Amino acid sequence: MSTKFRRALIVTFVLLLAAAFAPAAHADQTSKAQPFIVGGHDVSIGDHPYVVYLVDGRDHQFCGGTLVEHDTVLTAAHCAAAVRPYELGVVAGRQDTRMADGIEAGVRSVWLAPGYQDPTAGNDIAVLKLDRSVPYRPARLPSGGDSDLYRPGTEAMVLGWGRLWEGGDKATELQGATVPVMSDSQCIQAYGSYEPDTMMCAGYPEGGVDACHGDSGGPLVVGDILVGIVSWGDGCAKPGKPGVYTRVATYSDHVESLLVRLRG
Ligand code: 4AZ
Repeated sequence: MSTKFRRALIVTFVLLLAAAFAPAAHADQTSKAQPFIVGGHDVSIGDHPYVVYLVDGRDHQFCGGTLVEHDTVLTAAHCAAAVRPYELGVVAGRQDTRMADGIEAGVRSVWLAPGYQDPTAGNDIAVLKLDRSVPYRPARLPSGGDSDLYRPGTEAMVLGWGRLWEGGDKATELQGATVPVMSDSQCIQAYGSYEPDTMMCAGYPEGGVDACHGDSGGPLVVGDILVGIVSWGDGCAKPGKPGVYTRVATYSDHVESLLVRLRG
């Protein structure tokens, strides 16, 4: 066998090997990208058209949000305060952050809940008035009579593009996970600074399913009612450390009157 022929054989063999392993490597990657927020799964933005994400001045996703009107978004105060308003963008109708579909709106004005200082001290809610209307169905706010929504064990869904595990990569596709509402006594046990008036918590005692960094500001919904806003927690999906959410019902009246004013 000539050296040249032998070399050609080796090259062919290596190429064949590469071809054989490439699909396996790809399959492995997609299976890794399946289950998450932490412990969730891919969900269709068509089923949750009110979910949006916030981008900073460099167009990077850093928080979530929820349309409550066609031109108004509810998010966490700590998200709205993180970026100067003129650098803030809201992306609606886009399932995959790598794509260019949907609409990117600017923010005309920002309202932070009075008394907001730090997520762990409560009032972690903000309203963003967009510079245009987007044609996606908004979520509904809970009304005073909706106390059932906060009953322990109620199954809620948290949605976002945040990290898939603590310290891990962010999702590129919208993720959703079902988490049960926890009782205030469980939440107080988990966190000394838990405040039942302004917060709620959700998750499993054993952990495993949770919001994570980058999901902040995004929705916790029961059906299409926005019951919570991703706010804080000790890491992600740890046992005994549920996710803490802003208790939206506490702010519904305030937000509703603000919406009327913003509409005018
Ligand atoms: C964050 O940093 C964050 N596990 C969001 C949610 C939780 C923790 C941290 C809850 O955006």
